[in-house]
Amino acid sequence: MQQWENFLISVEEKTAIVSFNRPKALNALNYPVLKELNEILDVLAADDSVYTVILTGAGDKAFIAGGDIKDMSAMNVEEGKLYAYAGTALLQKIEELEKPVIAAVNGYALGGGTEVAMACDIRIASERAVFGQPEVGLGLIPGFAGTQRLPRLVGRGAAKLLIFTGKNIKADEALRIGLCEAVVPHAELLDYCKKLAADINKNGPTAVRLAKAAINHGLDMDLRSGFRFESFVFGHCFATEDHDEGTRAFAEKRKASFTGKYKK
Ligand code: DAK
Repeated sequence: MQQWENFLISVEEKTAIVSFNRPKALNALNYPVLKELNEILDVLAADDSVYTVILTGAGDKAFIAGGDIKDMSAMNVEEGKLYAYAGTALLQKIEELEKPVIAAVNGYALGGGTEVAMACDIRIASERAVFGQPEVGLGLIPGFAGTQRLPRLVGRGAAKLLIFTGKNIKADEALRIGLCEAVVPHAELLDYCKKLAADINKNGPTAVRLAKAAINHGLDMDLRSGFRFESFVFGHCFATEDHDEGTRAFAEKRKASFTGKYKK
């Protein structure tokens, strides 16, 4: 895979490991980072050999220490709005990537860092992870959809507590309120996430992709529409070779070998 100024990328088995790599600013998000990540998501979306993505931070201190405060300090109203549009659209692109995205939160995930983690499908935190939405302390509000995703993830009371106080929370508290799915020893974080990705990758890739779409879009619908939407998506699975292979492998008592392809 090509070289990037602000990211390190490797692909192991069917998992792409994408590390934010701007250590001098604790991986803070500036325009060049947002632009590169946008391009990287296009590359990953088009690469059929990549089934799952892990997003993490290079170095052992930070996942992402937020939006770049130095950049933000010089913005006017119009620039602030454009920056928010760009960031929000990018995080939506992560959320809608047709592959599972795991956030391996290896340290500070503040402001935009918590917001990136929330756009991922699953969040695994190192014991050293710190989450928070400290924007009000900078005279701002969360600008990359934190006011929208956080209450949907942890409930409105816990979201308001975090956003109004701007206080950071440690990994165990994030786990308690549902802001992450597991906390693991720091040294084991990446291996844990790779194993999790491998557990996902051994399943039918199109089924996983469709399940992600059913969950994400279903959550934006009323329940009855969600039921109906799931039924349509379920029916769609019967168009895949993986459905034939999965059911045949079960009958033949062997491991399925999936391709992700649709029937001709
Ligand atoms: N931006 C830019 N540089 C940062 C940074 C950030 N968010 N966080 C850290 N750095 C830089 C520091 O300035 C320092 O650089 P030098 O001074 O060495 O040049 C270097 O990274 C190392 O940081 P520290 O020396 O501070 O390291 P410590 O271990 O002492 O502290 C810390 C780590 C994470 C607790 C601390 O760095 C910190 O509090 N950082 C700021 C956290 C924060 O408040 N993040 C911003 C949240 S607000 C918007 C859309 C979205 C957003 C905003 C606007 N628009 C629509 C306009 C998002 C906003 C946010 O994310």
